[in-house]
Amino acid sequence: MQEADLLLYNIGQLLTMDHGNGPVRGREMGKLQVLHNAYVAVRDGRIAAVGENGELQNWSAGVRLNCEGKLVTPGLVDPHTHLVFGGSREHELALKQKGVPYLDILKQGGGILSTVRMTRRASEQELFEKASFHLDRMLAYGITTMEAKSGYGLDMETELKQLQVVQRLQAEHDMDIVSTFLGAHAIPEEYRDNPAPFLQQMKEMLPLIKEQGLAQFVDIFCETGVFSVSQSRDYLQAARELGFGIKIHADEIEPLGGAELAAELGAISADHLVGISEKGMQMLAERGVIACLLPGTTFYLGKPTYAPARKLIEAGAAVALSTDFNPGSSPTENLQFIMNLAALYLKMSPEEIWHAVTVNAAYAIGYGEEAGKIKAGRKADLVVWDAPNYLYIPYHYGVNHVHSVFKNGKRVFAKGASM
Ligand code: IZC
Ligand code: ZN
Repeated sequence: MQEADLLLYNIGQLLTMDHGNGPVRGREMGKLQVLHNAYVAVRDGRIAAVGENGELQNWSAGVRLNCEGKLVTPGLVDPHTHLVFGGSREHELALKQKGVPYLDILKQGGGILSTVRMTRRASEQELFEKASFHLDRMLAYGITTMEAKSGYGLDMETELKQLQVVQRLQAEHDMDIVSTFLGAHAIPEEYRDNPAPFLQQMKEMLPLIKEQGLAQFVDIFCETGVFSVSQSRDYLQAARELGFGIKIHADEIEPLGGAELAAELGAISADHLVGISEKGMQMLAERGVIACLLPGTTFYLGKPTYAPARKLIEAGAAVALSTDFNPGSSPTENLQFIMNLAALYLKMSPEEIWHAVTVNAAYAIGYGEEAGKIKAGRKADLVVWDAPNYLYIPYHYGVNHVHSVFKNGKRVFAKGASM
């Protein structure tokens, strides 16, 4: 008889995502192994075993949860969020309705710059409490591992404040958080006519951030009117030399060549890619840079064209999906809705979508060996879904399908319960 602390049994469909090594690329993304009538045993916060219900007599457990035929998957991974910020931007909705483009709002001192003003004004405690609220909501939607970027300070003091908030969130919440420094997110108003010294100032912060272990990745918004490809190259090379992993907001609004730069520099991911070139797709696939797609942003900005997910997959790239949670272009914590958008507008199959929000999303933030799979020895990060099968989540939109979320074997969210 084997002992477990927790036994989830009578699982109708279990997606372990445990096939192969590394990110899942191209056609492989379309193949999913499904265990039927399964159980998962958890001991000391980690997966002890996965098997079929027929073996249940071999197990005793402190807590047994009858899953009544439901779907169970790994905790979702959200690899691109702007979690920590002051205020909100609901007043910009009317401008959007009038058709004022996102980059024009930014040019007029709104958009990211309005969030910068509110983030500079907020205390560390206020930012912590606000981010905690959003983070808990993400957990309730089934996310157990995520990335969080700075980038609403655009000065040393506020960028450090944001990174320190992420550090505190990591320590005090049931969520694994990977931290990214996005000091190069916009050109602050005080440097509007002279951006070069601003980027230099952000570059000079890199050794300190490294020394204090405040971020694992460095990212830049490579976009018309923000940072050019050559500025991005210079900045990211400096980050790489210091040992940071590299990410790029690439080809989000205009096709500048950010994807090619991501491949050239060996970035871990290139994110957005709505305007990516054919060459960029080939290069990402060849260099194993993960294509992180954010269809919530395309949807929310009301754009007619989505990132070419099918072409990326055909080119052999590994695709991940994310909320891009932020107060401007994607105010949602709901990664399940992003799965619906991926089905409807990116034309991704349910099998591809599940890879994109688990194993590939984990690899996109350097967490592929820790998260995104249900496998003996890994952290017991699990979601029980109120759904009969894995097709159901990308299909039924606009609601939270989560029944329960387990983080390190502990139930951190249960539908209908106040935790
Ligand atoms: O606050 O608008 N695209 N950065 C680049 C964002 C969107 C976040 C924002
Ligand atoms: Zn972003």
